[in-house]
Amino acid sequence: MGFWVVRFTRSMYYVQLTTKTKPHCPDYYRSGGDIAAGLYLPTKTIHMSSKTIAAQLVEILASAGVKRIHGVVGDSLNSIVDEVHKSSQIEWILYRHEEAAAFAAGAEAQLTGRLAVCAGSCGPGNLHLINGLFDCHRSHAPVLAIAAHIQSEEIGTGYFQETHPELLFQECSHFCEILSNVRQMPHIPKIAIQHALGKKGVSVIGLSGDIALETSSEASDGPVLYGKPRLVPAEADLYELAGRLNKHSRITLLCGIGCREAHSELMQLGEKLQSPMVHTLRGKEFIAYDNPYDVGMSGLIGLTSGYYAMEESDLLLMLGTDFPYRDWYPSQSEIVQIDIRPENLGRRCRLSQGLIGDVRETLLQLLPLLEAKSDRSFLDTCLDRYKTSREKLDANTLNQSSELIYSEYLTAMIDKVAADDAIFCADVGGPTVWAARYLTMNGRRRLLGSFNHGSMANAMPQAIGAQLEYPDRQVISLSGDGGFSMLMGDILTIRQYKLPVKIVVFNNRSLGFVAMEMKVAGLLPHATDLENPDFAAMAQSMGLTGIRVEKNEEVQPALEKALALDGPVLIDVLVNPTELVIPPKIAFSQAKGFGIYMLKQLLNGEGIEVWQTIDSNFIKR
Ligand SMILES: Cc1ncc(C[n+]2csc(CCOP(=O)(O)OP(=O)(O)O)c2C)c(N)n1
Ligand SMILES: [Mg+2]
Repeated sequence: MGFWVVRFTRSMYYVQLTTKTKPHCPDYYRSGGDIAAGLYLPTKTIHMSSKTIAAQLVEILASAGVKRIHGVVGDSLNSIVDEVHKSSQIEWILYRHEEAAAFAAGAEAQLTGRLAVCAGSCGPGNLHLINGLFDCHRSHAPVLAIAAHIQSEEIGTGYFQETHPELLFQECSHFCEILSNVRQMPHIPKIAIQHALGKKGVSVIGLSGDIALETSSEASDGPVLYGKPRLVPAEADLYELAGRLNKHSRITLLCGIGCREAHSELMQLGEKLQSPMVHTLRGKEFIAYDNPYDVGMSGLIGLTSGYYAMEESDLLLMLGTDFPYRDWYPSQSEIVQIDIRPENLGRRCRLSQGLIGDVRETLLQLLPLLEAKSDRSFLDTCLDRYKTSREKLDANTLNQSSELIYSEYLTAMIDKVAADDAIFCADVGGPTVWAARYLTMNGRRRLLGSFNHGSMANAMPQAIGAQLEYPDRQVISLSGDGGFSMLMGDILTIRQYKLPVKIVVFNNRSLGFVAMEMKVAGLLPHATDLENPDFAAMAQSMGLTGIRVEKNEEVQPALEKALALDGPVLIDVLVNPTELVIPPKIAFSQAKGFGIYMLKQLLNGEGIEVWQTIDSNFIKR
């Protein structure tokens, strides 16, 4: 009589027809499978109560509320893909490049606060995740990455596609372990999830395809546990802070993403202290609306008003921000910082006091200790300056008479026609600057970018993640032509899943931001020109609607048409290639550099570009 007997080497299970009797071995009950051409093909579960690691992992993810796995399949992931296919709760979203999958997972996690998952097959497959995972980690997005590993018996032999995920992903994760045998189930995935949610960032599990098929009868270790504690500074620290705030008269608030849930408390603080509020880029969506104390952003791409509000304060109160630019901190003011992460305190500047606490909870405790100030003079000066900065910026959008399409005008139009709850994703480079300056927030709109990691090509993949999660909201990618073409393949993912993403390509035929950096440093911009195809025609040939915009008067109708369409649309806008992003505080060395650049251009006989640059940036403004 013939039996199915499971034989296994250390890595693979063979199911064979033999004449042996049924062994009293638990391994007998493992899932069967065939091995062909190096691929493991799972067949069936013989014993109902035992489950493969792959099945248990998918169950655990489902119980943690995961809705989808963003990734590219590969042999070592096949058992997981198979389990996902059987699951009613989790869907596999197939990308063309794993980096796009990681960015999309990061967007999902940032928008929802829930755990999001991405995956790459062994070696090159998961290596492709890495830049996107850096972005997730630095944005504190709770993301679990499944990095498939080569078959376990070959680890350490220099085998085909071998890498060491436990080393590679160390720097971009809170937790990074190889799941190397069934006895680590289910606690390793559970610990990984607890890290991602609790510490906010990336966890990575390395898993060999053969190990994923090991079985055990344990399926669950209890639910994923996650709650939000109330973290407030000690009472004595709050009194000390209140003393400082009551004493000073020119107090500026620098507000970051840690103020996410504290809009109303911030307004009360602004009122009591008569304080201008500067926000960071990541704080913009949560702070820069319904805010009579708003004086704009500071930093390299910020506003003069933001810079001066900080510089001229006598006390700067940092709230939930790790604003990284040392040069933009005030040179004379006393500085106090409140942050939920102790490691952020005093990291960028010298503090008089540092308090550990959640911004909202801390303000709730602090507000009753503060005396209301009546002198508005500092606030009013800052607000006046903001008004002037804003007017100057807004004047840049009124360029209909020019033949060139300014990115400012394009962004202002996007802002005007987009829905009240639109989700914007902005590429690093020019689009981030324009989004920071011209997209208006209202408490419902969302703005994503690669604001901490600063990677190009983030916007379109983030838009994919956003649109998958919110199929009925407008999702608009503000893509640089450089950024867009870097992960352009994933336009096919948009098409395949029929996602109604709208991609606006700021087509300046250039790596414009870098060209600007070179010019400011007094260099001639080399290796920054891009020869682009007609992106609209390309998108059209891929099954999207493509719209090419070459004239100012076409901008608004094209955007309106695109937003009215149900499906995905790419709008390829030929914008002015010589726009410069002038920082609010130009260092003497930068100004001098810019003059040298102009001189070099003239000496090179490239007077036309010099004229265009002057024309674009100084004369018509
Ligand atoms: C992955 C990556 N590569 C290179 C850079 C350096 N970099 C920053 S902005 C930029 C140019 C972006 O060009 P584009 O997307 O066309 O936007 P533009 O600035 O022209 O509007 C480059 C090369 C980066 N930040 N990330
Ligand atoms: Mg460009």
